Amino acid sequence: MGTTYALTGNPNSGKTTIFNELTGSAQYVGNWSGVTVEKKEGNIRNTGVHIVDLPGIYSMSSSSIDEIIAMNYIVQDKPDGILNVVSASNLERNLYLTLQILEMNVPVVIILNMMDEVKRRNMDVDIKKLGDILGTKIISTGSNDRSELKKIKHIVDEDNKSIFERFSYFSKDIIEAVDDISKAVSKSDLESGIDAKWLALKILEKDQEVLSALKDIDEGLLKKGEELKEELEAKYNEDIKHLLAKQRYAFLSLTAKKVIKDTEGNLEKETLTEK
Ligand code: GDP
Ligand code: MG
Ligand code: K
Repeated sequence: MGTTYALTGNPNSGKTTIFNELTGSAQYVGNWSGVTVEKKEGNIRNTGVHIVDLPGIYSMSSSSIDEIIAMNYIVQDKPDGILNVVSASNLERNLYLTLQILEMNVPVVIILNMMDEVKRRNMDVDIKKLGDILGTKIISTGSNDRSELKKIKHIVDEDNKSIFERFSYFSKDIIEAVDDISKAVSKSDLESGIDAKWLALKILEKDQEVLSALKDIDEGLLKKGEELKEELEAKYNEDIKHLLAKQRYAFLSLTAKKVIKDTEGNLEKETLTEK
């Protein structure tokens, strides 16, 4: 089997543009099985590397058919890596999806697109620093310059020493709950190749779509997840999904403050959001 990468990103991040750039005319269109959502596939020019274009989404939360398609593809078809198109001109918002992909523990390369827009606003992104914080390779591109895309072929496989620690931006009690549940994940679930900690997070969130796609999850495990969920929700007086989202956004806001610069390389007061 050859190498397959999945292309993900928010709607309007430039996913179609990047897909066309990478594949040229070597692409074909079908549908995701069972639904009328378009599925595009192709090969990266002059390589045997296959790319599957996932639907444009804002998060991995089972709240739409597009999100479910993307999540199921990553979990079940297990691509060799994810090419995550991020609009630099709306950085904080776009990185929310990136963070959730990193939580799935799959190899990721960020294609930081729309850098021309950032420069047009007299701003810049410290790409080295962002890559260090997230522990990912970053390819920087914009409509004025697509040359870095040529590096993509091998980049997913390169070694990646990183200080990024999954879930480290969640509060201690949530990290402990995820650890607790993941330790109880059964051997048969692990044999399917699913990441134990990610599954634990989904159990804690009680993500029905994910849980029903994975039949035979141990009843005791679900019950444990439910108990921990109720405990946390009572403690914070907040729905667990909102709680997780708030903690992710706090981390991303801090991250944005560290990487968004002006043209002189000084830290910006403004963040990069769609105007
Ligand atoms: P998708 O929704 O993620 O598939 O995004 P598209 O590829 O359709 O792009 C959305 C819009 O942004 C289109 O008008 C593109 O021409 C434009 N676009 C894509 N990439 C860039 C870029 O790097 N810079 C700028 N300024 N515009 C871009
Ligand atoms: Mg598109
Ligand atoms: K635009």
